[in-house]
Amino acid sequence: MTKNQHVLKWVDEMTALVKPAKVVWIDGSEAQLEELRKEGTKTGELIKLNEELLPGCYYHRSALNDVARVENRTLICTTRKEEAGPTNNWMEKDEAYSMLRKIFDGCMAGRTMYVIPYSMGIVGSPFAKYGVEITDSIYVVVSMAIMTRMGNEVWDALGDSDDWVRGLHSKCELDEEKRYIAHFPEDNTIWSCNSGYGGNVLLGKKCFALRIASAQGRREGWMAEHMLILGIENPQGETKYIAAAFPSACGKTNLAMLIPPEGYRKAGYKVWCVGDDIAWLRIGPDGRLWAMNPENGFFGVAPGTSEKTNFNALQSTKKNSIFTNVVLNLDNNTVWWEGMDKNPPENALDWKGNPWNGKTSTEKGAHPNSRFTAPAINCPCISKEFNNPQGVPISAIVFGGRRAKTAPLVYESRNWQHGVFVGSIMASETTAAAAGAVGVVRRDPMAMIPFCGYNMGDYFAHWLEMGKKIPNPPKIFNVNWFRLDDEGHFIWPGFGDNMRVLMWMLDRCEGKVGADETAIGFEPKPEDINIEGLDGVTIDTIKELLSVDKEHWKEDVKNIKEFYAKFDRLPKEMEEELAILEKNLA
Ligand code: GTP
Ligand code: SPV
Ligand code: MN
Repeated sequence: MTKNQHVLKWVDEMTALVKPAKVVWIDGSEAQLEELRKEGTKTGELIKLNEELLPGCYYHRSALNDVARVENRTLICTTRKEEAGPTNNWMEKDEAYSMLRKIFDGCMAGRTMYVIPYSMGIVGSPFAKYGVEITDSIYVVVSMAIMTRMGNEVWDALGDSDDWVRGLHSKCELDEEKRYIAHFPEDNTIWSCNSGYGGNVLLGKKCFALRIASAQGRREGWMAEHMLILGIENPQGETKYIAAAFPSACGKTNLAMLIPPEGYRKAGYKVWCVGDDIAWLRIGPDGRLWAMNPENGFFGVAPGTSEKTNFNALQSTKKNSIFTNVVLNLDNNTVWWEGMDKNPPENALDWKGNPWNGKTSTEKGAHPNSRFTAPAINCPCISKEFNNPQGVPISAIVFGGRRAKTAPLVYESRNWQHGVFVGSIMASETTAAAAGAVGVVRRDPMAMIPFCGYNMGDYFAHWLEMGKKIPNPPKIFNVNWFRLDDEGHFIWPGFGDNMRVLMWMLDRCEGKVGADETAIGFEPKPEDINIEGLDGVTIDTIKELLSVDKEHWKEDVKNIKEFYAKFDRLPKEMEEELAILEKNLA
């Protein structure tokens, strides 16, 4: 398949370690993939769904104890602890290798080992990065075929180069006590064992495209971020692009492919999706920040995805997709999840594989972090720039999270440095995307707490450095779609109506509209948020959504101080901005 000596030597070493019965090189051909899907249905890893209703689609169930990322077992392994920093789980590199070697030793006995060459980004483009993943999971092979560009063309593009990421994955025994997702940024290496859940095992995604790539970006002068990328086309046919970072299960996929409210649609506005989870950002020759989506598919949250909330995501899953841990409808061999529609199947299996009746069962049928893996080309609003290796120029960067109170619907930072501060103080309620408690507020700078592959103090410094090098930087905003009223209901309708807030941002970028300066930054004048055609939302609703409660913010400042106190390498600019915020609140 390849003559690359680095690859061949590494595959030999890994084979000697995991001792498989057989080695299969994945070539990316449809014939080979189809054979694997067939085999997966024999082993039970995959269930073929109704070919007429969901052509080319499969159902997959992960182990009961293996349904989300495991942050406490995710390691950044470097020579020195300071390189991993205060917000990562660190292990000394050699110690980690020797601990993991014992787990991997012989783990593929009797199994087939697959070798997957894949590309993050357009194969052959100067901004693409290549990886090889070794795995014993057919689910991983067929999912990587959706999520990345994979196959023999990667070998051709890689040539003799040693610049590629080495990924070793084994399900081993799916033993929780021996589950580790270990990253070696100094060696461009990822070792993942005892899990079969997407975020832990599709190594191109969070492991490579964020944790390893963030460290590469710092060394090479670019940024790997947990961001969606969308384009808004105006009636004149001009498209402006926005990149937005929200924590896991906080609305990236939804925003990335939103359907504009009727008024905008009728006026001729269109929204285009470039990416829904990860952006690689570089400074372009025109002095702007450019973003590309290194992925080739969506690994989206299923519950809550419906024709009403996210038509485009639902459409994306109608063919050649894989569903994990959702409800299996036995009547017609299709899938269902909470929030899909009001007609749950009555003759079904729940995500655990137990009989389930949507009318009478009291437990949820789909796991809250059940997901679909869908090819990006299925998305009705996929951008025509999706396959452009240069990516798209970014007008605005948006940070956001789930906050019941504190954060207003939207505010704008005063400048890049203040924007980096705004990103650094992001906080959000935890979700089912990671194992552990749900609904607990935690600080999640730039939505990268689980994904930064190096010291987060250095990460802030890298953001500040990048700002100095971008002649025409995007404006930086913060949003919160999740403000609650006193009865615990969302105040803002969200979803497609979020476009109203994006339009204010673009108007700001073009200098078309003013703003009010507040203690935290610039806020819209309430009348500048377009609420035409919005039921039940008045200018008073907008005022409430924009209100900044100084007491809540003073509490937040205390919490930020405690958070910052953990940092060994916090840039002084962050302290300065915190002092300004505190002064403004006094
Ligand atoms: P990851 O794939 O984990 O990174 O998640 P994500 O950030 O892409 O989140 P996603 O778009 O899948 O949304 C997660 C959940 O938030 C779903 O249940 C959505 O229905 C819900 N959600 C998304 N946008 C909004 C919104 O504007 N308002 C409200 N109230 N809920 C939203
Ligand atoms: C997230 O949790 O941010 C996801 C899903 O996008 S996973 O790939 O599991 O990380
Ligand atoms: Mn994500």
